[in-house]
Amino acid sequence: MFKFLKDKLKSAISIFSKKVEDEGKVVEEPAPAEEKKADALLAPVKHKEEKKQTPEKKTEEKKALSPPKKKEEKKHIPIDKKTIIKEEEQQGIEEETPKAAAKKETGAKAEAAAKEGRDEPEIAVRETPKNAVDETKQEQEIIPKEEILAEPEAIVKEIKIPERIEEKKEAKEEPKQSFFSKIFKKKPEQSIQEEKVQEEKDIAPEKAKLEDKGIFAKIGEKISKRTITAEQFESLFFDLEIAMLENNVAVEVIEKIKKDLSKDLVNVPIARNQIDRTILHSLKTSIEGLFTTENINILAEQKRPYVICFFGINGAGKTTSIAKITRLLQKNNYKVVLAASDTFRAAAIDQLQHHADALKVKLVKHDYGADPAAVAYDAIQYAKAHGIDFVLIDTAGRLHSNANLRDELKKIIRVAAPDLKLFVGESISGNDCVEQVKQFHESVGIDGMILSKADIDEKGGAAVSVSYITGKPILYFGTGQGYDDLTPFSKEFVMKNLGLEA
Ligand SMILES: Nc1nc2c(ncn2[C@@H]2O[C@H](COP(=O)(O)OP(=O)(O)O)[C@@H](O)[C@H]2O)c(=O)[nH]1
Ligand SMILES: [Mg+2]
Repeated sequence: MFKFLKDKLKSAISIFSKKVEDEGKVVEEPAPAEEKKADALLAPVKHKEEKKQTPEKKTEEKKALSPPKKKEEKKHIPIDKKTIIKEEEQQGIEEETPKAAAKKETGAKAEAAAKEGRDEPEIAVRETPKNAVDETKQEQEIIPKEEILAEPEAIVKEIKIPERIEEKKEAKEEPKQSFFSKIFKKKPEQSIQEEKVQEEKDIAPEKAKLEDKGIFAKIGEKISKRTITAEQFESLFFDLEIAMLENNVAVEVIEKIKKDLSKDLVNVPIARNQIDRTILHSLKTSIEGLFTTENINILAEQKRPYVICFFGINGAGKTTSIAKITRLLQKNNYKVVLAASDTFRAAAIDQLQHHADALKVKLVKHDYGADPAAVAYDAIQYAKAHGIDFVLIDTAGRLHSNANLRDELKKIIRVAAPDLKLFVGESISGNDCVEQVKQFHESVGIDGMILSKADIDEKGGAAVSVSYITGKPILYFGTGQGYDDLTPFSKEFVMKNLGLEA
């Protein structure tokens, strides 16, 4: 099912990714606005970061994937404690809260202790939560003293970064709260929660990268990123566009997907090793967005009798779908009556009679050529008289006399006042199906759709398009010729068949 579109999308995405990598502009400088805002603050951090990374000869990809290093934290911590005093001296304490006062006092004691030759301000530790104390002690043992004394100025600024970013945007991930911020700025529960968040991001680094990143990770990625211009996007989208056109995706839908992708990709720096994932993620989100209409569950409807009218051109699968829905309703213990309102062809009445017999349901029928609205009316009266739950009305779908058909259908609707007007279209007819559904929607105002023959549709364009075009939900896919070959619509079903499952 939908195999051609699935394969074409896959190869088009890979071509697209390759082109972005080859033709995209290499981003050397921090390009995104939020990074720029923090530039002044970031400068010393950047410097320090580079210094640390170089001897370790880390690859850019590794840097991009790694969450901020524990090692960095370790280096920061002891200095934080000393320099926090300087920080407060230089910046002034914004609020003279009891907590801040305690901090100041702690800092003073720490400085005194340092002068006396003691390594660390243990007093500061004593005032912190228990778990923090353990961590401090552990880390104190690891840090060589030379490192503690290195670059005090830069580190003072480093301490500030997480706080500033946090103030600016809550949702922004903090670059691993420094140990000091854990102690002084946050409650332990908060810290734990944030660590959990980071853990999750570690587990799914690509997701984290797409959504948000720590400052250190961003810096690490910079030189390996690519951006494409709007003009480049136009030509890069070409293969994807052709893949969709060839598989009957409606033009309006392609335009929507193009717009979504361009929003996600144009002038947005993308890490080299994330290009295909980013494009895929964007395409998935865009296609999922084609199915936003609220679904209709006929099994949950309460009105009695509940009247459903089926529309669609000849051969689309109306009569077969009626038989399948009958089976579904019966399985749910509902009683059904059928109305043979396709009186245009004698064979159509016989075909429905055949299904009615096989499924053991009543068929209300008149002679060939009779008034279809009258047949529908009689079926509803029968249902009312016999306590039948559902009335399913079959209709004609000849295309050669559109005006007459339209009048005929309108009359059925007037007389039968159906609770649900379902359009049945062949999935395999692609763009024709989209055109038909538009026409029927204009004539009778449909409420939802059944897409028949999805089992033999390798393209999938209609399935992707009809809901977006009409703003109405697909209720079921016909997936074979048997009575049970009816698959309830789900976004997941479509996405899976397009190879775009989560
Ligand atoms: N493979 C397949 N064939 C179907 C499906 N639904 C209907 N058909 C076939 O399509 C043909 C036309 O169906 P029919 O119900 O008579 O269409 P109608 O003219 O709209 O009533 C029949 O041969 C059906 O067996 C489906 O979901 N899958
Ligand atoms: Mg029929």
